[in-house]
Amino acid sequence: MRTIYSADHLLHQSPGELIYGEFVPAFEKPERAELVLKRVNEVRLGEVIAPEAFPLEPITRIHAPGLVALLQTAHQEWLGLGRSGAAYPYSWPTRGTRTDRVPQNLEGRLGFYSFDCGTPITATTWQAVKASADVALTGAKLLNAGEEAVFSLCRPPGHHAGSDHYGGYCFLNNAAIAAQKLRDDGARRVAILDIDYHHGNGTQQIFYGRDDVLFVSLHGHPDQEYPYMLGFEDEPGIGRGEGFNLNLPLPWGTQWPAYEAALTAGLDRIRAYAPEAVIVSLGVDTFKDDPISQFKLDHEHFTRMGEMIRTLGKPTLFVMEGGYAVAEIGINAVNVLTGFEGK
Ligand code: Q9C
Ligand code: ZN
Repeated sequence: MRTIYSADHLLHQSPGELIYGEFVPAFEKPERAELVLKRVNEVRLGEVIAPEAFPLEPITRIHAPGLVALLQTAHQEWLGLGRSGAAYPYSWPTRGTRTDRVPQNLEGRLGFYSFDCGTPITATTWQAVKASADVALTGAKLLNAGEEAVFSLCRPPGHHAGSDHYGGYCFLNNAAIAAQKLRDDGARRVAILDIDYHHGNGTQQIFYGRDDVLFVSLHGHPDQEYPYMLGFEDEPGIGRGEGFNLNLPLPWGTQWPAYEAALTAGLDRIRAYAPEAVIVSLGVDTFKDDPISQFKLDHEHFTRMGEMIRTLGKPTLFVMEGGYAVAEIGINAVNVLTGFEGK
């Protein structure tokens, strides 16, 4: 299968994040995509090509113009206010605060459009974010042109980004943007299977009221795991979207047998939906040695996942999400792809 990759991802480099009261080096770092690319080449997965540059329109099909504008201009404004370093939010809306007005103050706007403090904006973040969306869109275009499977090596990741909020290392929701593109290009039903360790809260929010995009997610149970406030079993979708959202949360310590059973259930739901295309939000932070995650999967289980996804028999776009055991991220991510190809 072909891989879409842009070196522009290197333009986003988080200076660090606050975790358990300490400011630590960022887990989501450029080496991640470089090592996945290295592994793609090592196993000769297929041709590696650069993305096409798309207009903003397919992005604003999913995201609020105010969020897209903020991502583009926040750091310039930050510097203009005499600040240095990356732009971080500080304060967020809560129940009872005004969500009907976008704050004028930059720090207020950063908080208004985000939900955590782990997702800083640097001078060149937008270029990386735009390239990542283009990587996903190019994948969608190739799928539409008849390719059976494509790997969009996106970085920064996307599944935590909602229509009007960024966070969780994600700025724009690459998988959602690709799904909408497939719909706009004629696919009647698209399924998104999210196998990142964390719940894809952004993707769920974007499609929660829709029946034309099915969302199925396997993830750490929100009672125990980030993002804590979405991803429970009792979130079926709403309105026309009711019955088209399936969360399969699993406890800390989950090993392959329980994971395999949940994946089988998720794939059964997708099969019943009969989508015309499948998008896989491919996070490999379910790996046993992931530094911020608590599942216990090993290298060969990623191969099994690819084999299982293959049984859907649908055009499939793999979109890179998380995975922070950097030394092994290439093996784990590419195992899913070679498993899918039966190699
Ligand atoms: N104490 C992705 O995998 N930090 N994002 C959690 C929990 C945020 C992960 C800290 C994790 C975001 C794409
Ligand atoms: Zn994750």
